[in-house]
Amino acid sequence: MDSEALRKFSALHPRPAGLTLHYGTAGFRSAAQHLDHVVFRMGLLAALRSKAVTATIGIMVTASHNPEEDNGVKLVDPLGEMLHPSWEEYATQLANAEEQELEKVVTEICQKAAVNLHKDASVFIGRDTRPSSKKLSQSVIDGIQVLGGQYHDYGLVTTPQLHYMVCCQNTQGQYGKATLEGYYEKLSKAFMELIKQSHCSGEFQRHLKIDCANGIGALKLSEMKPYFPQEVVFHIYNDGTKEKLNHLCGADFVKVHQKPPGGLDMKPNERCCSFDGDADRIVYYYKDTAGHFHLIDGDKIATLISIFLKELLAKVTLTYEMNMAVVQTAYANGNSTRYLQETLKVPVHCVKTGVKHLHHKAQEFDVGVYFEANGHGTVLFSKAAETKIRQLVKEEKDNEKREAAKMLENMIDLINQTVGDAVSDMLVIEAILALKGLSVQHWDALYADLPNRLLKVQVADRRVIDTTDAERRALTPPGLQEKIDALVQKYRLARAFVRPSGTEDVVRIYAEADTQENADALAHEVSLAVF
Ligand code: 16G
Ligand code: ZN
Repeated sequence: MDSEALRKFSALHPRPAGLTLHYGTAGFRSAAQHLDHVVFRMGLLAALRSKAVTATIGIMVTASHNPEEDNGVKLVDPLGEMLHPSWEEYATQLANAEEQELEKVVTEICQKAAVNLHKDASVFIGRDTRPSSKKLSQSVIDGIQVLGGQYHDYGLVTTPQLHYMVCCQNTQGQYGKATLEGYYEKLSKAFMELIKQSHCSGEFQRHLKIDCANGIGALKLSEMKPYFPQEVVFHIYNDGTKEKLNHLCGADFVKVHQKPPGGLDMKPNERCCSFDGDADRIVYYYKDTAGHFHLIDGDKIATLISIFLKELLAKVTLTYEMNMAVVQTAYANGNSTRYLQETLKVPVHCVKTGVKHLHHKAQEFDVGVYFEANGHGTVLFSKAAETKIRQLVKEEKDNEKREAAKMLENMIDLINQTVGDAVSDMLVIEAILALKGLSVQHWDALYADLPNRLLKVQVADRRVIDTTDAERRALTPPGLQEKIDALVQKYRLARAFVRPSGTEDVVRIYAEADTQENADALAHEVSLAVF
C-alpha cells in the first residue's frame, strides 16, 4: 500500500470530528455535507472488496427517497447483490476511523478478510441526480485510485442499472451487455416479445402516467423511449426540471401518505405509478369516479406477478416440477398474505425488513417472488429453472406449453434479477396487464387491503428495542410485547408491531385493523406503549 498517497488523499477528505455513521440497511445515509470522507473511504473499501473476491464491485452514490440535501453510498457485490453482511462491519470501521488510524484499519481489514493488496481491483461507479452526487463520486474515485484500482464511471444511472452492469461484467456478458444500450435493448426486446403474445396485441395502447420523483428515473425513461415503438406511451411527470427531488412526490411519499403525488394530474380511472428517487421502487394507483384514491402497493404487485407466473408454471410443470414462493416482510398487508396463501395457494415467507433479507430468502426457490410493501421487489429464477424454461422454448412440441415457456423466458429477461428495479418492474406489470386484459381496477379488486397505519416515534435510544420472528415480536424492553398483545386483542383483524428503523433515528410502528379508525387508534396506543 502506498502509505504516502493514502495520507495525502485522506487529508483531502477529512472526517468531521465526532461524527459516527453506520453502514445500515441501505448503506450510509446522512446530510450530504457530512459524507465526503465516507465516500472516499468507501472507494477504498470497494477496491479492497474487489481484490478480495477478484471481481468487479459497484458503488452507488444515492440517498434514494431521502430529501435532496441528503446523500448516501452503498456497495454492490459481484452478482449485483447487496454487499455481503460480513463486510458491513468493515465499512463502518473504515468510515469512523480517525485519520491517523486509517492505514491501520485498512491493514486490519486486509488481514481479517484475506485481501491481497497486490491484486487488481475494478470498480463500477454510478450516481443519482442530487446536486451533491457528482462531487461525492469524484471522491470515490480518489479512494479507488489510492489502492491502485481501475474504475469505470457510469455517471448518472438508476441504482438497479448499476447493479445490472456489475452483474453483466462479472458473468462475462451472460446476463447482458454492461452498457446502458445493453440494458435498454434487453428490456425493450423482452417487453415487445411479451406484448406480441397478447391476443389484443393489434390494439396495444399503453397510456401510463409516471411520477419520476424529480429524479433519475425521468432521465433514464427518456433515454429508453427510442427503443419502443410508438404505441407504447409513457407520460413522464416530475422530471426534475421544475421541482426538488422527492419533494411531495415519488413512491415513498405516495405510500406513506396514501395520497397522489404533486405535479401529476389524475383523471378518474387513469393508471398511474410513482418511482422513488433512485428508481428502485414503484407503486401504482388511480382515482375512481367518486374521486377516491386507490393505492396499489408492493404487496399487490407481488400478487399480480405471482398469479401470472403461477398460471404459466402450471402449463409447463407437467414435465418439470418448479417450486414457487413469495417473500414478504412484516409490513405486508394481512389480506395480501391471506390471498396468496389461501386463494392462490402459494407459500409465503416472512423475513426482516431490507432487500438483502428478501433477496436471500427468494434464492431458495425455483421461482422466488419478493416485494416489500413499499414497492421494492423483483423475481428470482434459479439457474435450473431458467435452463429448463429456455430448453422448453426450443424443444417443446406442444404449442400451448411452448408459448407458456416463451412467456416465462421473456419474463426472465425482462425482470431485473439483481435487485428491485422500477423501470423493469413497470414493464413487467404493463405486460401482464396487457396479456391478461386487466384494467387497474380489476387488479386492485383482487383483494381489499386491511386499513393500516404507519407511525414513527423518536425515543432516547431506539436500540433498546430488539425484535424476533422477522420483526413481528419485540423481545426487549421487557413487557412491551405483552402490552402490544393486549392492545391488539381489543380490535378485530388486528395486528401490530414495533421495530427500530435501520435508516433513521426513530422507532417505527405498524398497525392494521378492520377499520381505518381502529388501525389509527391501535397505532397510537402502541406508540404510547413504546415510551
Ligand atoms: C432501506 C431498504 C428498504 C427498506 C428500508 C426500511 C434496501 C436497498 N433498502 O431503504 O428495503 O424497506 O430501508 O427502512 O435494503 P427503515 O429501516 O428505516 O424502516
Ligand atoms: Zn430507492
